Amino acid sequence: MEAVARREISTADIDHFLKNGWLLTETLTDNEIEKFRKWIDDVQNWGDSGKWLNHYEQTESGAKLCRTEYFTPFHEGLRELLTTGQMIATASLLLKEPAVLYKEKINYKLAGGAGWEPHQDAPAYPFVDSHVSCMIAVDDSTIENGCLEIVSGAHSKLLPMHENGCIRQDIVATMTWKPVELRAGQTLWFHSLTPHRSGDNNSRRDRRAVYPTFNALSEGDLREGYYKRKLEEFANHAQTGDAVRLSLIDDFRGKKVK
Ligand SMILES: O=C(O)CCC(=O)C(=O)O
Repeated sequence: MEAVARREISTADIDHFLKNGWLLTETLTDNEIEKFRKWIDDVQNWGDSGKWLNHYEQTESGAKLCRTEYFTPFHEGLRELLTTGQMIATASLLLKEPAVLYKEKINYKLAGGAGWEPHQDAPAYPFVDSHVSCMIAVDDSTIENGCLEIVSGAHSKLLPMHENGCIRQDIVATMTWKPVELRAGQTLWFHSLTPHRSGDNNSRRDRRAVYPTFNALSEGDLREGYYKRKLEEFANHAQTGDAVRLSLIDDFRGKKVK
């Protein structure tokens, strides 16, 4: 699949991102979305026998896969989509310098799956200064199934946090949260300091999304190092039996299974 955007992003788009801390782009055409969905189905059905990282959450209907990370080494199509072409070009324009993939995850948010506490991403990525993330919608993302909610124009500084790394409730209450519904194939880019959160999936359908994070190449190609540390952490936790957190900050509202 060619990862074509329907149009190049413009200076006005970049200005919008710099001012508001987010930008909506059209990443995949209708034909491409079908193929993209099949790729995500592939990864979702891989099981646990490989080197990718699967995370599960407890729901009312049992344990469900909530996230896969570190899948690009094992899936050519997704690797190409996230490491070449339009995605890298857009990340580079938004970071104002050449970008490289730092990490990648699929959040499945299957029917009944949990949402995410209000947070900024920057504290979760202490090893890079300059990074940008986006959400590529695999399924339509709606208020009912837990789309992202963001705060516009609030990306100039790190906000006061609770001990778990999420934004303090008194600050959250003063902010204007805007739900961003996406059609499958659309992408929401957001600054690493843009406050965001999401609700539970209260629908009967899954709401899957791919979240790549890119860093400025001038800081180095750090992805393998990042996952080396994470894989070690996983192996240690497997031995001790302790739960592994999905992120350095404790922003996931669901009950982790392993
Ligand atoms: O997928 C979602 O609903 C939100 C995910 C999120 O904010 C995160 O993974 O940091």
